[in-house]
Amino acid sequence: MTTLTQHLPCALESLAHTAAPPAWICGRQSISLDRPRIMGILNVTPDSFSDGGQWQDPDAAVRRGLALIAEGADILDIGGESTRPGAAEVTADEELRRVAPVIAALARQVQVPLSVDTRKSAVARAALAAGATIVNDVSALADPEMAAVVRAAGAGVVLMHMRGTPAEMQRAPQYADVVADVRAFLASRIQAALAAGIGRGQIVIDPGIGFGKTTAHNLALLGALESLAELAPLLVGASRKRFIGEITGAPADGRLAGSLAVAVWSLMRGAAILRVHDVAATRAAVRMAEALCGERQAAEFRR
Ligand code: PMM
Repeated sequence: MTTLTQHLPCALESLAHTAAPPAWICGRQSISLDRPRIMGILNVTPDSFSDGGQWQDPDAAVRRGLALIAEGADILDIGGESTRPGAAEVTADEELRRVAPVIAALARQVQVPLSVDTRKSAVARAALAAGATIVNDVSALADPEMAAVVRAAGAGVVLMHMRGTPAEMQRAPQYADVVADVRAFLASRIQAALAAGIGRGQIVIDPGIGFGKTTAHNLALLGALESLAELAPLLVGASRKRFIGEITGAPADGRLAGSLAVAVWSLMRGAAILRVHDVAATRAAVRMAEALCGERQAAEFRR
């Protein structure tokens, strides 16, 4: 029987065999991907699955953003529409009312790159004008005007895989081969983005953990991250998600341990960016994993 350690390459080794460029180009900013980056989640929504309703007031949201940066977030991802399973869509006006003041206030105060989590080109355009430099699009440019908005701003973009829409995506999702399907989808969305004039260095991809996927689908994707990381720098968002609860039995506010296990696993399998709620704990876990990888490489060098 093979042991776990025989399977685990170190982060730096796995980065070495990917096609990842050294930096993510995000408008006026460039995020070096020579070490794992942490994207802190700031949901300015009444109904997100784990933190909905907590940061609805713009001042509270800004304070939360500053706290996430103090904890070690490299990027903040600000969202005004819940994409949890079964969530209803909100209008662009309502989404903007939630996120624009928070993005504008944070852009005045911090250098940390700000990402807007939206599927709507009108929201992305206004958020970029307010100071965001990344569009995190869980629909991977489904809005016909989204690619032009990203191109015009030279913004960073996250292309995520989702099956269906949040309203109905968890109704018995099925795939012939989830890894092959998600890989082919992401490859085709990269091609579409390039064809629309978005630069390769602006693109990050994401398998969309929990978006139209069962626990088995999520585990299969997490087990095959290296194959996805060959396409473009990879972002993984598994923090507090339901499959962690299904495996560990923990409710949404008790999934930190499981989330940290997935975070470390993901970066050792080639993820460049981790999208998480618990920034300080993830930062510590990442540091520990990096130190262990460094030690293992030093030991191999001495041999
Ligand atoms: N998950 C959620 C929202 N946005 N964006 C990306 N790129 N990847 C994700 O996995 C992702 C996302 C849902 O989780 P939340 O309600 O905790 O934000």
